[in-house]
Amino acid sequence: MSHYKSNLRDLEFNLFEVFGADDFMGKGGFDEMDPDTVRSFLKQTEEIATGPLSDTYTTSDRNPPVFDPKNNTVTMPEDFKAAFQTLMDSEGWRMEIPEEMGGIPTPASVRWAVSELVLGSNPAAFMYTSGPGFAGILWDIGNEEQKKMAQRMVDGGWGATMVLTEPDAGSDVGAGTTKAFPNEDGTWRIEGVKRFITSAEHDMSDNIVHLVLARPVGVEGIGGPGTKGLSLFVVPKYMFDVETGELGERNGAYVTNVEKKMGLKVSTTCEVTFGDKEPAIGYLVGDIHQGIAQMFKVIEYARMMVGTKAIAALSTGYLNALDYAQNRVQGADLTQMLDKTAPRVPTIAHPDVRRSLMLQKAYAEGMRALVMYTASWQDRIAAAEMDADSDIDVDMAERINDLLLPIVKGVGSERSYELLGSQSLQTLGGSGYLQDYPIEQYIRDAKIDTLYEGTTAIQGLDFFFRKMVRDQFKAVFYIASQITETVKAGGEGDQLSAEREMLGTALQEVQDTIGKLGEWAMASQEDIEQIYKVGLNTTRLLMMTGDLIIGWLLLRQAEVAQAALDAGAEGKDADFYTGKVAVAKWFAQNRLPLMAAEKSMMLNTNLDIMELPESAF
Ligand code: ST9
Repeated sequence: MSHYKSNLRDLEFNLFEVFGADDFMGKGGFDEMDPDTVRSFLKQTEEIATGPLSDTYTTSDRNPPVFDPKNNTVTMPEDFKAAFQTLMDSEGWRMEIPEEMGGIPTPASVRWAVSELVLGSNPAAFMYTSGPGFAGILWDIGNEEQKKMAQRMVDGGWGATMVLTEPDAGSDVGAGTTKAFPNEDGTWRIEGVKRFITSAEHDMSDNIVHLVLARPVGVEGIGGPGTKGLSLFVVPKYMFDVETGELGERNGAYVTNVEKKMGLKVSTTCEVTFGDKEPAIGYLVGDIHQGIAQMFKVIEYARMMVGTKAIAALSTGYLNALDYAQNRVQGADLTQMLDKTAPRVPTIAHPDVRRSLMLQKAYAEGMRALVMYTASWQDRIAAAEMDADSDIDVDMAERINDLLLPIVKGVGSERSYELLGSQSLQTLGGSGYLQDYPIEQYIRDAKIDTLYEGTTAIQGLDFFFRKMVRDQFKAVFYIASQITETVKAGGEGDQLSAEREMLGTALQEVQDTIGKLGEWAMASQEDIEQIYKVGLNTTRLLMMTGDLIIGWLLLRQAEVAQAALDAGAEGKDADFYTGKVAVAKWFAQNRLPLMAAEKSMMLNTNLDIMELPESAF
């Protein structure tokens, strides 16, 4: 039986009933992706996800890849290789690449819906498909020669990596010391050691292409300190003929270690040494020294991916917990607690189990809505790019997408990990702790999501300083105005009026918090240490805004669901819509009021813990 429990009904609800993704389907540049094709593609991916991808999820955790340090090679588990090949053969990756490369233009919301199914079932398999995805980015930012390289990557089904991190340069990418020396023929020689590189070695493709940040040396005017001094290079494992794809000599990029990890064990996390055994030849991407900006095109994609992965894990964790609670008979109903002969009931009858399930449902479905809502802005950006006459405000769409990304990544990963551990596993009681059930692995595999692609602290800083202050609060004001519309909607007989009011109060708490952080940031121009008060609260603000948007989107879903119920929905649909209304109300009643306490803690901020001697910790 599949460990993976998908929620296609909810994905389709978001796509077709709430966010109107079908407005973009089968039209403009998305001609091939009409609603029927989208539905059948989702169904087909669900079959692979609950079939071969799910089958190898546990086995490859127990029998992870084997690293041979002598030959710098990795042998992958056979069943994982077969499942990965099935995924590649399904050609879902064609949705990720430009049409000129053989891609199928697809609205982002559809791509992320499809991705959720793969990421929930077998996240590492998704990550090994990075070859075509990264080739698409190289096509966009590369020169003519590199566009050909990108095409060879796709045609050959090669793997690819993003190579930023070094032993002493994690969050602080600008501390990287890997160097790039210019060769006379226009290529570069890369020297240094990179760490924590996902998918840098495996035996599932003939070649692996690394996108490497390195600091040019000995060239006038480039390669200075910090991130701005980094350039981006394409460094293949094997050199190749760009016209034919024929492989040539081994390039000097070798995996010199594969980490032993808490989870996600089938995803190789590698140390890569450049230029030790033999020169590591690299090509400057796009012939320009704008490495960090170019790499952020990859990072933005990967942050959305990590958030979606985390949320997919919570969703299957919740649905496994729900299944267990519906079937596990234990204890009598609380109303009969004094009668020792009372019939035993499934645990879902118990109030505390219901509370826990509702909490899991709220975040699993609320954060899926967050991913789909974010993707709906990416749809608009793509649609406008394909239609010069479009009246879409691309500038605002980009700002909003940028604002939402750290929430998808930061809030998605934090809430998912927290709830998988404290609620989903707990629903199974002691059995949840066993490897007989998938949840202990979900927890181990999900922990990385709060860490890679920028820790939660980095997301919080990015959210306030870059996505609000630097944006002059344009995107956040826009979202606030949209939330206000939901608060004010309703009218006579509205069944959600109390929850709208709670949403309005929560919005005010978040706005007050943003205002206070803004005041401290301004005050720091006179008294620099005031900036610490901002830093003590950026993660709090990120989490508060996440809850606000989740509460808002759940309420928007409830409006749609209530209308469907009023229109006479029946059977399974009626159950689905009833659940939607219930979860939105529950979240507003049980989670949004926490915002007042968060605001109060923010207002209590002082510099005491910054002044505390390190020895007193
Ligand atoms: C990693 C790998 O963790 C994880 C696994 C990846 C697996 C990927 C697999 C993908 C699979 C794909 C599959 C596809 C196919 C699917 C088929 C399915 C069927 N936004 O603030 P400043 C830029 S890798 C945009 O001064 P500092 C910007 O250019 C490791 N750009 O930064 C800016 O210049 P300007 C991940 C941004 O103080 C410049 O940077 N590591 C953003 O110098 C400088 O900005 C990390 O994520 C942004 N948000 O450096 C590092 N921010 O201002 C985390 C900055 O002029 N650390 N830029 O515009 C950070 O993010 C730091 O904040 C820092 C600070 C390094 C940026």
